[in-house]
Amino acid sequence: MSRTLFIADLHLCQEEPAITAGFLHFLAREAPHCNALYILGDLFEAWIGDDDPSPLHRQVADALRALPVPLFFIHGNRDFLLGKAYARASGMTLLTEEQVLTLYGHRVLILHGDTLCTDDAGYQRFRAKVHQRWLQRLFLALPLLIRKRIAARMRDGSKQANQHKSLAIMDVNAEAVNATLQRQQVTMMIHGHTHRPAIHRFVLNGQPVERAVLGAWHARGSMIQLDASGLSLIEFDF
Ligand code: LP5
Ligand code: MN
Repeated sequence: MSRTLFIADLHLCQEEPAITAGFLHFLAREAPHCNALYILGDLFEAWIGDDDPSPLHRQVADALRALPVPLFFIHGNRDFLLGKAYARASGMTLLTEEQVLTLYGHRVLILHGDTLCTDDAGYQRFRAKVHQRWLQRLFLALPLLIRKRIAARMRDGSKQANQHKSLAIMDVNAEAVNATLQRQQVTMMIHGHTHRPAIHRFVLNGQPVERAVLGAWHARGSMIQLDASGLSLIEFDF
């Protein structure tokens, strides 16, 4: 079937077995019937290193590796430390944070979406810090238990910070979207992160543009399908 599928923001974790089951079902029943599957970040709730012996990680890696289609991954703000070892174990090709694809006659930019949230100055400062390679190497050299505690503190800090932020600040900034589209010379974009699923259609520099946003996985799954007819945002039961 000539279509490419995109998912993001599953936030897989031990505490949400139903979402993991839904994902395994998606991998077995839906994902094999496409030309490629792109995972646009936040596949996991938090990632503290490829050496984490979590049974969930092994289970997901085995299911991904069994997928008979090309599989690609862009890091999210929760799993930006997912490394080459896990990618190899899962059969995923790691992509850079912005990737332009040409599919079925469409040039489309894919990214996680957190970099578009430029009104959230606190987050952009945090992101710049934790994306420093020396700090990541230092963190990954710590004992796993210490890393777990730091990640838990970061999650708590984030939840607290989010309580004092307006919803608008935590959405994409329109100028950042337009600048990114122009810089990449595309009229189609797919991203996640904001958990506000929609396909936004507007005009930029006289050209029709589409910005497709993936939904997070909670009680149902969310995917975007791209084929010759264009973009479709699809929600589905597990
Ligand atoms: O993630 P979410 O949905 O809650 O909110 C995000 C932004 N928050 C984050 C932080 C992540 O949740 C942290 C996950 C860490 C897991 C991996 C650990 C790797 C460690 C690597 C070390 C090199 O991404 C949130 C945005 C929101 O999206 C919407 O876009 O607003 O941004 C923030 O909340 C940032 C805050 O403004 C400041 C960050 C608080 C963190 C405090 C850290 C203190 C603990 C340090 C211990 C040494
Ligand atoms: Mn995210």
